[in-house]
This record gives sequence, structure tokens and C-alpha cells, in this order.
Amino acid sequence: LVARHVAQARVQMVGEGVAKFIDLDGSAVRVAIVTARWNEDITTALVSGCRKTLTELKVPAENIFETSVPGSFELPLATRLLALSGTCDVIVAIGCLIDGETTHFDVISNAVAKGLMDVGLQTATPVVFGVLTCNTHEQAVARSHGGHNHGIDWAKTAVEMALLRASAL
Ligand code: DLZ
Repeated sequence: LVARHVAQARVQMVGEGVAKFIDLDGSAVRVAIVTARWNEDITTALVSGCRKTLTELKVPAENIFETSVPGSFELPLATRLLALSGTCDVIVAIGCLIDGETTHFDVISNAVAKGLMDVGLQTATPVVFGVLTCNTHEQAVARSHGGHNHGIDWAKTAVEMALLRASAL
């Protein structure tokens, strides 16, 4: 079904053999959003921005599945389980890591980024990296509910990557 929609999607050539989807139509796309509950004020706002934009891109409410995990470190496994379930065309993994006094932040943020990339490459299900890695809580606020909500961008990326995958299958 998604493949049929890709055929109808307006595509702009931005270079030799390079196409960019415009007028993203998500009406046949199934999206899973998995969210880490640490820094919940931030992640809740990011999910809201993402969901609102998915709706604007015509993704039906019944095609948006939401679940949560304790922290960002749990995101890669939850994402892999969702990808293997075959129930979604794209997964948005949302979390917020804020730097502390130890090296914990660097260890976790690198592991999560690598873990999410691996899931996408191993399962061929697009995974959107929706993890803010900030030095301060203020930086996280500016990227969620106090400035530009990055969840909006992740929703657009999700629909574009789902359509890209469908066009390649
Ligand atoms: C333990 C921890 C800490 C200190 N900070 C964060 C954070 O800023 N953001 C986040 O998403 N998760 C944090 N966690 C939790 C870990 O991601 C993970 O849930 C635990 O280490 C259990 O595996």
C-alpha cells in the first residue's frame, strides 16, 4: 500500500539520481514512537510535536503506535523488537540525555546512537534518531517546548524515510 502512495508522491530531483520527497503524504505510513521516560517534561513535549506533525502529514491516528521505556539506554532493544514485529514502517526513538558529573553521558549517548543505527541497518526499518544529547536542561527546553520542537523535524524524517524504504522494496 505504501509503495502505491510513493508512486503518487511528488518527487523533486535535487541532483543526478537524487530525489527529495516534497508534499510528504503519510496516509499509508505506520509509525511507532518509542520514548524514554527520563527527563519526561522534555520527552513528552517532543512526542507531542512529533505526533502533531505526523497528523499534519496525514498519518492516520490508528497508524501511530506509542510506547515507552525507562531510559534512553533501553531505546535500541525496544526499537529492534518493534522493527522485528513487522507492524511499523518506521520507528522514532525519542529520549533526552543531559550531561552529568561523570562519564555516564558519553557512554550512554554513544551506545544509544550506535545501537539505533545498527537496528536500522540490520532490519532495514528506518529508525529516526530522536535523542537530544544536551549539556544542560535549558538546552533541552530550547529544543522541545521552549523554542524549536525537534519532534516536528523527526516526524517529517519518519514519513520521508518510510516512503524511501517503500520505494526501494
Ligand atoms: C541512569 C540515567 C541517567 C543518569 N541519566 C539519564 C538521562 O539523562 N536520560 C535518559 O534517558 N536516561 C538516563 N539514565 C537511565 C538510563 O538510560 C537507563 O535507563 C538505566 O541505566 C537502566 O538501564
